[in-house]
Amino acid sequence: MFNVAQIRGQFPILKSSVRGKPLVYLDNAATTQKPQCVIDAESNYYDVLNANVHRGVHKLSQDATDAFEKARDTIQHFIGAAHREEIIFTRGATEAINLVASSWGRANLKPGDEILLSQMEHHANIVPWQLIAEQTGAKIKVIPMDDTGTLDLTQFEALLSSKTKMLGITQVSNALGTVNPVQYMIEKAHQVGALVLVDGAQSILHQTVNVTELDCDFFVFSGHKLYGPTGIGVLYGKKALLNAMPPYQAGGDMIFKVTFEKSTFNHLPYKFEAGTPHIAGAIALGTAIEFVQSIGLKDIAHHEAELLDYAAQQARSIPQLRVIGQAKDKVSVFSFVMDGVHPHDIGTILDSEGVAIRTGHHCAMPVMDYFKIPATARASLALYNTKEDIDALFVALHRVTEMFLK
Ligand code: 7TS
Repeated sequence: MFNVAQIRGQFPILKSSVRGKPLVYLDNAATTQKPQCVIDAESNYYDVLNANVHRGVHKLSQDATDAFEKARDTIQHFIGAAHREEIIFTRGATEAINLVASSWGRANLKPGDEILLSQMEHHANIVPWQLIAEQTGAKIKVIPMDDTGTLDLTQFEALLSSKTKMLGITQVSNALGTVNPVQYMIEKAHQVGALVLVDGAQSILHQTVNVTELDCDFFVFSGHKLYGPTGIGVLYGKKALLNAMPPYQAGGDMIFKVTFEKSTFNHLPYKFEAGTPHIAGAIALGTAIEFVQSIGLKDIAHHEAELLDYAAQQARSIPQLRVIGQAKDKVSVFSFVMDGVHPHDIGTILDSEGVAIRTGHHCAMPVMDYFKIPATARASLALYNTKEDIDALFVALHRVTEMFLK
């Protein structure tokens, strides 16, 4: 049974106060809070397990390696990857996308090739492709969206051609909450011979992901948005593709043999894991996944959908409030503007009431450009949020209307 009070009890920070008020944390798309088991897993590593991985013959190093590699197995099963060596540890979604853009892109893109992105991508799934496009002569094409924040699939199909080499698509938009039909898009992209990178930074905590069923070529996410630590994330890639790609960074662990004349590289996944990794972070990410699995993504999604509906209903009590992002298939993000009030003023007043939301362009400036707004205020939900949190949000928003609009 989904028991939100019991879940909240596992997150120490949710008991804290901010500016003399109980913390109402609604900035989960930026980062989620951590349950005690994740905090303990991270500190336990330093308490009893701290040693470098894959190097020592001594017991501590072997135990640290076992715990680190066990986390890789947990991730493999969580996202349904066929092989454990398809799971590469990175610093986060951003580094994972840069790895693919740089390694795959430099080896495969040439002038005239096209990289297809959507208008609602986070900058992390735009700028790395721009850099590689400049270096290779490839071109970026953009799938447009409509006023509800839904991608135009007719345009998408019209943009696909034999020139398309890569589709980079977010599964869930961080600025709008739109859930994109990635399964369908992957199928269409594959029909023209393009590869697909799915940005799962905002989907991984709200819905079940199975990369084998999706048949995506690459999938990326960050640990810190999945109740895990910062500084650790994952690149999933199909084995044959990863095997064919040149290394991204070079150094220890990623080599097989080094001479000054020539070096040969380690097998997967280590070929892409140069240097000492964030060992504690990887282990604690494994714990975060076990935590999510113990509650169940289906129940989590159901709970969050109820809260999003509740927020949408409450929003009707404020006529000046306009929701940005009204796609039919949408999760967890309540992005809005209020006529006559700058989003930063909304954020500041909410903060004085202990309500943490994010205001700004959310690293999705093309979305702001489309709606001709500088920024939105964004409340984003996670499994520990409650109707009382939404009530607190709207009490504070009514204060905003009193201060600015009366
Ligand atoms: N992709 C998407 C869709 C994101 O929402 C984010 C971060 C990233 C990639 C990058 O993740 P990172 O962990 O590597 O930084 N999104 C947000 C956000 O919405 N507010 O702060 C960060």
